[in-house]
Amino acid sequence: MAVDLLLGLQWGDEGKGKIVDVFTEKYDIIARFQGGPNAGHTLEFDGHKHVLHTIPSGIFHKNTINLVGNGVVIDPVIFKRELENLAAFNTDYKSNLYISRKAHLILPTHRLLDAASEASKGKAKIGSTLKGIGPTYMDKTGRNGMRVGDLELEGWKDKYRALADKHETMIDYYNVDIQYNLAELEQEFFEAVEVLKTLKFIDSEHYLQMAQKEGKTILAEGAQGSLLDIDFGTYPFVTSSNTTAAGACTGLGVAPNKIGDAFGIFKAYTTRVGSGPFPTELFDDNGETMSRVGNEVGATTGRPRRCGWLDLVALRYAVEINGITQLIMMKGDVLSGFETLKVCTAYKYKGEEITHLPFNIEAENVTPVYTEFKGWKEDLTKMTETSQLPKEFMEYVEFLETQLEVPISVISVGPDRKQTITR
Ligand code: 2SA
Ligand code: MG
Repeated sequence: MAVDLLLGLQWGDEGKGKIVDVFTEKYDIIARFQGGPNAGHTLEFDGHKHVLHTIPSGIFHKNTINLVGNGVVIDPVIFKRELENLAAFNTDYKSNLYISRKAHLILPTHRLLDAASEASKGKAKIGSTLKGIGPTYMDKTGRNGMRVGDLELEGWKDKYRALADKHETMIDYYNVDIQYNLAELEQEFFEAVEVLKTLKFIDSEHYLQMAQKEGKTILAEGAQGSLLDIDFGTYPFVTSSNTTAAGACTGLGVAPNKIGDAFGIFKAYTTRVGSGPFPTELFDDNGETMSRVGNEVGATTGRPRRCGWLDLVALRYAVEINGITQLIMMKGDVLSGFETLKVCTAYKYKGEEITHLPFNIEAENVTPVYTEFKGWKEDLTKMTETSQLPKEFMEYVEFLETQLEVPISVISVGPDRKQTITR
């Protein structure tokens, strides 16, 4: 069986958690392939709201295996907390949660290095979630990292010590004022490692290959979004992993010719948390309404998310980079009540109109060219079928499909599992 992908097409927070949870019924295995506890995947059902960071969003389904792949970076401390939050919900994580031995570990000093690096940048900071993501991937590609499989070997604490000591000298190098008590952080870390060790560590690439041969269905769950991809995002205001389709191949050990459907998920408008360019950003009442009605706050950090109109130039770019086969549109319900809606279809760039993403999309370089739409008044949140959706809403949807040349097969009209319309 081919491996399907679910990928965020914007700057993250498209609603991947919700959709993975809805799709899980169709899959035997849900696998995370990149990122780490910087992610905040929100799921709502039976009146409860759950936020997952490292654990795949299929965890609430008993018969689904949830795999944390080799491309993910794991902070045992946050992982332990996530497990504690699950305890009340009768999940069977001791048997249905697997971790790749090749996944890298976030050490307490990685988090400190993240903080030091950001502090040293001042106004030019990335707006990192400060979970240690960048420094951990730096150690991975620098060939200095610690992996989950190391925890099964004798002497891993020596390896830990050497790396942590080196990190301390690097923190000093930044010469910024960061207060910390490493002994306390380490105690918490070592305790959490013991909890992590009670879970099942596997050679996940082999496991996935066997699963494919046995005809198991697999969904790779992306984190963050295409515009935060280390290669294709708005560098340097990006995260430190490949969030795009290719990341699923390296982050799980799945061959490119074994990829099936690539589901691309996007919001009916755009949000971004953290610094960096955002051509369609709004600083007016419309942006304020999106933020308020859409409850746009970071699920991991609680930071307010910046809001703006839908950017089709950026979305088309993401569709192409990922080879998206089906689209999923989220939060159209948030736009109910807007008199008019705007969609950016091109950029004015150096006196020309362009429809591709140029090297630099800083506000002073690109001006969005908008197409306007008449809004709709109806509340969409109780609608369950396409036939109930207002005419103006469907005009918006069909315009996007024509522009992106990919069908929108799922429309979400609220955060709950049940508020999902399949076309
Ligand atoms: P990092 O933490 O070093 O990877 O941050 C680098 C940039 O990537 C952005 N980033 C995110 N953007 C949206 N959502 C993310 N997850 C959380 C959420 C974020 C939160 O679900 O809301 O709670 O603030 C996420 N993770 C990383 C980040 O903002 C930087 O721009
Ligand atoms: Mg999120």
